[in-house]
Amino acid sequence: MKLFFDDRQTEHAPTRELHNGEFVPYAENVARSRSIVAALADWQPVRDFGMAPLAAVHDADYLAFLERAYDGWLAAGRTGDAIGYSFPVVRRRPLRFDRIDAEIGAYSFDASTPIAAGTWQSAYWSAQCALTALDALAAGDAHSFALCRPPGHHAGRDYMGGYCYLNNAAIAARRAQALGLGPVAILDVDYHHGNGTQDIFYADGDIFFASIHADPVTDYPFFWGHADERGEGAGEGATLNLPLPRGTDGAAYRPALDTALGAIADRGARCLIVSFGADTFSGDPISSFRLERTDYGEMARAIADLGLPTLVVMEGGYAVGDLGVNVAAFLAGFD
Ligand code: OKP
Ligand code: ZN
Repeated sequence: MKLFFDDRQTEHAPTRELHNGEFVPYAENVARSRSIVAALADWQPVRDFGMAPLAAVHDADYLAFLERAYDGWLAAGRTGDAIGYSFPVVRRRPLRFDRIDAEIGAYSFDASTPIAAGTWQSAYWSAQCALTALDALAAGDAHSFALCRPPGHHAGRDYMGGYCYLNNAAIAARRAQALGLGPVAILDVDYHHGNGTQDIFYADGDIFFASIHADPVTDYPFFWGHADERGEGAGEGATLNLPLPRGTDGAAYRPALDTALGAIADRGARCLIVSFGADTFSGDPISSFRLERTDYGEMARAIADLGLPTLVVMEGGYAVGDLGVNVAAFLAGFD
């Protein structure tokens, strides 16, 4: 399986995040990608597909905001990471704002997603990483891996959140569709619900989205990922949410995985994108499932048994010391 990563993805380095009422060191740190890079050999270069595939998913005004947000923050006389503190949850409408603080709030749903000096650069190359790995499938590879960092599955068409700025899996899915590789299915096995991906394809019956995650009754992102969210309009039935309780181990996880894989097969998918988070690991510092390294190999074998061209896109995973070997164990299950 070819592996893709670009060093520019490490320029994004926010210093801290707001967690349970305190500022703590940023969990989605550069060491995560270094751990994965060190655990695997033979990384391939990332190519530049430009802005068009990003604009096929994200709104033009949101992309323009992301690109200039940090400069706007500095121009406002600020130092450190740009972070919002006011969010228009009641109603959003197209207002003109004179303050960077208003814009950051309007384009995000939480305070977990600061914008630092290298954020745009890294988010851009993270998306290009997914596109390059998708291209390997288009060229005939059975499986490929994009070490996306920052991750993407919480980002929507015009908002960031949960350490995510650009939705790498969604961008790759639209590209796969455009290349005629569809129907595309997205399987999200990160610990957290992929609310951004769900939102982007919620009314779209052509891209099936299945997610296995911690029950949002107890876990972030709280407001999405409940079992009764099944899509709407033409997308009715094309979203499948399988929330699981805290403490879920490999054995308890497996039936949900089999349900998701069965649904993907039933939908007639011809291409699969896996949003993979290793934060389901027993040792993850911000999550509460109990999967072990051997579970990742089995998970991958079950996914590979679908027999679909499969792009694995990296999402979360914060036990940095184990992260690289856990990802390697997952990817080895595809061979
Ligand atoms: C991103 B991914 C703790 C509060 C929650 C956001 C968690 C984002 C997870 N600081 N922070 O799905 O792994
Ligand atoms: Zn996660």
